[in-house]
Amino acid sequence: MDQFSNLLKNYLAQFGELLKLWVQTVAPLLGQLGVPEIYREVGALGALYLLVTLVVALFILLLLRIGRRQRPVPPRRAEVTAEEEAEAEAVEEAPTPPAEITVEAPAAAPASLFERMRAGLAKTQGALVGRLDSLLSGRRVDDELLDDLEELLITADFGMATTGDVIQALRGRVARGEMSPAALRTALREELRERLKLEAGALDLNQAQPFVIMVVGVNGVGKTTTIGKLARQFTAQGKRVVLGAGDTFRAAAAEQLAIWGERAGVEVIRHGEGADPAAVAFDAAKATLARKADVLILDTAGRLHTKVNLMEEMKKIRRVLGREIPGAPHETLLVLDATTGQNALIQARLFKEAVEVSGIALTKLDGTAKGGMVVAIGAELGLPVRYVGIGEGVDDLRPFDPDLFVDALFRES
Ligand SMILES: Nc1nc2c(ncn2[C@@H]2O[C@H](COP(=O)(O)OP(=O)(O)OP(=O)(O)O)[C@@H](O)[C@H]2O)c(=O)[nH]1
Ligand SMILES: [Mg+2]
Repeated sequence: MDQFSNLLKNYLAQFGELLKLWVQTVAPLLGQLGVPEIYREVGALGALYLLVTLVVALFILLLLRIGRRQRPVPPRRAEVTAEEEAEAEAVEEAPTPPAEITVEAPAAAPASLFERMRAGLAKTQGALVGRLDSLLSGRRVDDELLDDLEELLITADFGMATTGDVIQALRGRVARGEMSPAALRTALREELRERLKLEAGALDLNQAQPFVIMVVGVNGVGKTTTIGKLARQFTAQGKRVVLGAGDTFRAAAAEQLAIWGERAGVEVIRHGEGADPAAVAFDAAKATLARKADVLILDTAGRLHTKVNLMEEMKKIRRVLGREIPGAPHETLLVLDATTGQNALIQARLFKEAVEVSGIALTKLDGTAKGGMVVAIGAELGLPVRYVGIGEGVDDLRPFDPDLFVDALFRES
């Protein structure tokens, strides 16, 4: 104990010496700054006090900064509400690459299916119904107005035949009595709905077991994407699906189909680049039977040098399929790109001459204001429109539903 108090006395004495040294050094400096002599010693002590306080404060700040940097992410999850959690997840999911979003799009709820249809048809909606509403506002329903309406329908690519029919039916209704612009709008909606109903035709997979779909169309229209979407949708309905990579024209085509197949969890039968597509069809048919699959979808090349080549190749594929599976192909689905407008119609006529097309999938309606193509194509070719494509997501290929289509175009928001 004595030893401790001696040590303490020693330290205090040294501290006193240091203080004295500080005062002796700083007091003259304060004198030079004009501080009166009686305040110099107190001033020196005060300055020391301020200096020590400052150093301590800086030290504490430094410790706090280090602590914050090293602290792990606070365990907020336990406290957050469900709403906050959903928000946080949405933020976390935001950076997913767009390609993945389109392919991985989950099945949407029925309400949002309508909304997506609306969004997909937004351009046609603007060009047709948007312009229709401004055409009708403040006008009397007369011949002149019907002429303007005729022009509007032709611009939206409803085609001469359908437009002529619709306008004639409307003139008949107008002639039967006075019609308000609102009534004309409703009448147009009904006339279009009736015509679209003539063009619609859902694919019935139960007609054959297995059901074979051969997909044809020129390059870039969306054949492979359409097949990928169909494969996903059919598997979601519980169907067993096999895909055949009959586009052997380029290696990338089979690769693209293989990626879709992998995502849908279905088998893809493929051969090397330049192989005979009929041989792929043969193997795909064999695999379909061996796996007891419900549906076989066969992709084909979009580019062939001549119509004769195309015809020969398609005939050979059909022959092979029919030999392996009775009645196959049960559906020859022609894919057409709506953004190509009248060109799509010309293509469709050529394909119809070369191959026995039995139905149409009209893609990329989301990319055009010419959604009237749906009516024109069905009416002018006498073929049912099975599917419409309204985007790149898996749910953006829809069985063509005229009621939904017209409602999405005409319903006021
Ligand atoms: N916006 C939009 N894009 C689509 C739609 N359908 C297909 N596409 C896109 O169109 C492009 C061409 O599609 P593919 O499926 O490769 O066309 P393809 O007919 O197989 O082409 P080839 O194999 O070259 O003959 C791709 O970028 C698709 O994502 C659609 O409904 N809407
Ligand atoms: Mg392709």
